[in-house]
Amino acid sequence: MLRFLTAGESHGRALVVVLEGLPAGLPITAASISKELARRRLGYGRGPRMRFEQDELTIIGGVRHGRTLGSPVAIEIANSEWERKWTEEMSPEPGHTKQPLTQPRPGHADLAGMQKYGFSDARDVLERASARETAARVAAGAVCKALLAHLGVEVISHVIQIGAARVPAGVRPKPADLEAVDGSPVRCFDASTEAAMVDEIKAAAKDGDSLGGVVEVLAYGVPVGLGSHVHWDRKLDGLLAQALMSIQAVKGVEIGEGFEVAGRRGSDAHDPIAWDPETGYRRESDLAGGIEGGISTGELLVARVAMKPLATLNRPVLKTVDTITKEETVSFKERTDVTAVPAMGVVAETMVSLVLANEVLRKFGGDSLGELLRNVNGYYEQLRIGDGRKVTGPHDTAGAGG
Ligand code: EPS
Repeated sequence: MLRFLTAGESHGRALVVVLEGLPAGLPITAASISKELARRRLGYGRGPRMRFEQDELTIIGGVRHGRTLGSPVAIEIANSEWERKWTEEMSPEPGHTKQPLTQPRPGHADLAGMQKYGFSDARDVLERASARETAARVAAGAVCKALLAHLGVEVISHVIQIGAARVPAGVRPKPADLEAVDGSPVRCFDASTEAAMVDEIKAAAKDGDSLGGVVEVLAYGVPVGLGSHVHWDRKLDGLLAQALMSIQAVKGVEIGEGFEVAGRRGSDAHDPIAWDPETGYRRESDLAGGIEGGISTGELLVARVAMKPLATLNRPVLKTVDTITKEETVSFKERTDVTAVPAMGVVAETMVSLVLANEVLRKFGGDSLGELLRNVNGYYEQLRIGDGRKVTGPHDTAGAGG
């Protein structure tokens, strides 16, 4: 199975990601990964760090002469400030901090992490809970996207809400629109909402406050049959929800029109099935977000991801308790972003790509890219047989029981 493990702290020397389970022969370059990392740094409302963070990356293993070897792919991403500011505070050598952080931020991992691990300095928690870690995920996601591209699968995202500003229903970019989305300061595909989002961010910044929002992830070209109705832990929607929910500050995931459909009658809540002699089965609407019974239907896959406002504020107003004196105080002030919703969209693309790439490999297998694609083509051939139009004979027995 395809999986990745990240290591590294926000202000440590570097982040590292190891991606394991890829077939051999997948073309990969550092430049293509860098491009994705640059997309993650986009977005009006990011803090000063995004202006100098370079995300300088080195492929350490698993790739030779521009293609994967089938061995784990390891990528290192340097942290720009390490040498200049953090070598002592974040040193792996034995020592102490000069200034422990003891006013945990409500809404952050600080306090629960200190209690769980027995730490007296919130930095021991926040350095890893930080969304800086998502840079490593996106590097792995770039590789997953490269794999999916060979099957014609494209995963994109756009911001549909920041604060109270929300795009009207039906605004939905296609893969060819991704450049336009990335060209928007808030990665929004609707010009008038974009302006309202920027105004929201400006107002929150003036007040030293933060904002959350919602991102929509769209996966085009997903083949029918990824995931499974058979086991709870192989359902595609369940896997996507877990993967998306694991993104820092994410508090909600919706597949298709999940929450809206809950209020409808059954007669009005499902996508009618139709048959097209040229292209096969299709759904006439996309309320289900491209997943039925935990299986991809071959329709557009839609997942929405809600991010809470960041727990770090430029104005310390959130009530907390000092963990040494136990006296009431306000949470510590840190350099921070006003919102990271536009960047979260790129991270959400990564998590969806990881799940889809893993399910592709589970279904089709293959030690090399060529073997994988051969298996995919065999499946597409079988789907054509399964509709009963072209072939009769022993192949039909699999589908005969209905
Ligand atoms: C983050 C706080 C900010 C963000 C950081 C995530 O960093 P700093 O405290 O160093 O200013 O800029 O995000 C990144 C560095 C990144 O690459 O996304 C946090 O507390 O989560």
